[in-house]
Amino acid sequence: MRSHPVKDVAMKTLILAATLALAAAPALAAEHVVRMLNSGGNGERMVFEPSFVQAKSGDTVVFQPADNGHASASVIVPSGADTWDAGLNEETRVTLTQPGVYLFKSRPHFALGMIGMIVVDSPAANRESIDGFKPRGSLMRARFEALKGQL
Ligand SMILES: [Cu+2]
Repeated sequence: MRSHPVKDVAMKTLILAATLALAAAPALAAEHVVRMLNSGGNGERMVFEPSFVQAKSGDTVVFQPADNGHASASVIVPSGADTWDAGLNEETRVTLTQPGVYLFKSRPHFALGMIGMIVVDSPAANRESIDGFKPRGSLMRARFEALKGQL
């Protein structure tokens, strides 16, 4: 069978276009569940589990009130990112649109050091605002330093 040069080129172009389209398709955004607990797996009181999340742009973090009495709120977010301030016992979904570090707290237990951290892509965008955060009290300081150590 004689091949038809114009059709061959058209077919090759179509295959190339389809391959490129597949390669360019964004990976499915992930969902990260963070539970709000009175007592964590390590025996610590008033914790987010996990307290450190590595995410990608477009991912969503879901704060689940596994125990009563917690309320998730942002403390530091990268510039251009939405802040959040959830009600007590409210499940909250936060879609992460901006790269950088997000520091969050449970509003009623901030003083007890109930904090957590999300890194979207890389911490570079606002690393200095995290370094400038001044934790209050020994509990918050210990947890903050442990979170920062994971950056
Ligand atoms: Cu709490």
